Amino acid sequence: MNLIQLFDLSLQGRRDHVALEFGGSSYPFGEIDARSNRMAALFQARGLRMGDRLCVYLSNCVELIDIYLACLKLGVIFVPINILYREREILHILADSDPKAVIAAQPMPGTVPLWLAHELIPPVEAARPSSSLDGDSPAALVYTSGTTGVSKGAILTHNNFAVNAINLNACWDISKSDRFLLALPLFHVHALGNGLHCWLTSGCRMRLLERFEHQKASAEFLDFRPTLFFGVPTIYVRLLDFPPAVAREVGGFMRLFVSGSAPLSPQVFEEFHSRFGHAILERYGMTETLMNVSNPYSGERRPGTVGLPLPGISVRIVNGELQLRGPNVCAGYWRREEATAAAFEDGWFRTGDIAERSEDGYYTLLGRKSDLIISGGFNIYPREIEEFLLEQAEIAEAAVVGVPDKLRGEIPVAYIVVRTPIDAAALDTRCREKLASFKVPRDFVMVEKLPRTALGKIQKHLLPPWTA
Ligand code: MCA
Ligand code: AMP
Repeated sequence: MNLIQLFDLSLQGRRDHVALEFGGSSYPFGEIDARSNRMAALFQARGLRMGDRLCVYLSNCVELIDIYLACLKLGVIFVPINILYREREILHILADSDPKAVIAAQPMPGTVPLWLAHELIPPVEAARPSSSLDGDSPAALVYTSGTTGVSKGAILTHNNFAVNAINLNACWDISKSDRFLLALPLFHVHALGNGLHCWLTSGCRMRLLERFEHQKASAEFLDFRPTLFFGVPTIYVRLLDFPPAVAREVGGFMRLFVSGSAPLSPQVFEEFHSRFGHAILERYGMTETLMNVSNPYSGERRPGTVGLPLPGISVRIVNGELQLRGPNVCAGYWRREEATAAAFEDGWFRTGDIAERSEDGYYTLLGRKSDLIISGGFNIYPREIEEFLLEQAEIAEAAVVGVPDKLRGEIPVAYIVVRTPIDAAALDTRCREKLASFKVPRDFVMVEKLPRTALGKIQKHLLPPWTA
């Protein structure tokens, strides 16, 4: 079965029920279906065919959903680009995925044909395109760095997404009676794989926000009165700022809060529990595998752990590394045979996460084999920032590390050896022009030299501690 056939439980079966609220308007499932048929007709008229890639650089909006569903209906491979990415990050994805076109709200760098979102005017009516797609067809390429530094497209199939959504709906008891508030960006798998797919397979009502804004969060909760919410730890730290009476009221109508993408500290878990009266359900996933391990809905949600393997997913630990196997694991990396081969060991996917298992089967993530930094749920590869810093004529050496941050979990800090003088403000400006905002080092620490091994490898753990 392909995803559209699965979504028909809602698109066809619940045609007249409200599916989506966005920007003050609401849309029944039948209209979501019809809108994407029309978008698919427009894409066909513009020459998109099965197997073509379509890059999309948009913040959350109804059109983004239309575009994704139109791609699924045509067998076009959807390639979302993080809206915070700047030129060099965007150019890499455009070159690597080799798309027919890129859809954006504003002019884009590069030579790929640009379709401006506001100029996409679909026909007034269109039938659903016929398709013979099966579950192994690729649905999306989602760019991620895996355990190495280069950003690669994980090939996620219809089956990967279907299995993930069916698992989460069953294990988290998501049903058509839920009211789901989604504030995460649809360009990552947390909102795309979990959010959008759980919505369309369960037939619940979803209110989508353009983005999470902590100043408006309590008003949004009180107005929509959701039962279900997915967040990254930074969002839960923000929700702790709700006045106590609001937190209690929200806790009263909410059914389930889920956290993932980065570690949720046991302190935040406890504080949230005392204010909202809910134990946040923490789970663990990856772009390449969607969701792997989750605390139970009924049963103990153990703080500091990510819980038990989801149905159909096998987990083993080899030399400390968590490896897994199951129908959720992606079909490999787009046009990168070597990286794909390196990601597996005897058919098991190597996550690069270091983990331990308790006697009763709960997994705890202890860290990563690579020096990945996760800030506010966004991944940062130090090497990418170091390479950019080394391109600056004034810089001789650079090392970027993550330092703990109460709100974002971690933030990047750069240690620099200069060739000729340059100040931190100038470096900050240059980084802001070229890198996504979350990758810009919070501080640039000038040092005489970087600690290195006899072989010249930088020893980041020996850098002087950073203080704010
Ligand atoms: C953040 N910013 C944004 C957005 N989010 N700008 C535009 N659109 C967005 N969606 C920018 C802000 O402009 C600001 O930039 C900076 O980020 C911090 O914003 P602030 O308002 O202070 O937000 P916050 O309260 O700190 O919250 C940030 C956030 C954001 C909303 C939690 O970090 C976020 O959306 N994180 C979720 C990422 C995600 O979905 N990850 C899943 C990856 P400036 O600094 O320039 O002012 S998938 C994954 O990891 C796996 C598979 C998994 O397990 O899920
Ligand atoms: P990504 O590359 O964006 O797919 O991020 C995947 C990585 O996020 C995983 O390999 C983990 O290191 C991390 N991650 C996801 N969920 C959790 C969690 N609940 N706790 C700690 N780390 C997590």
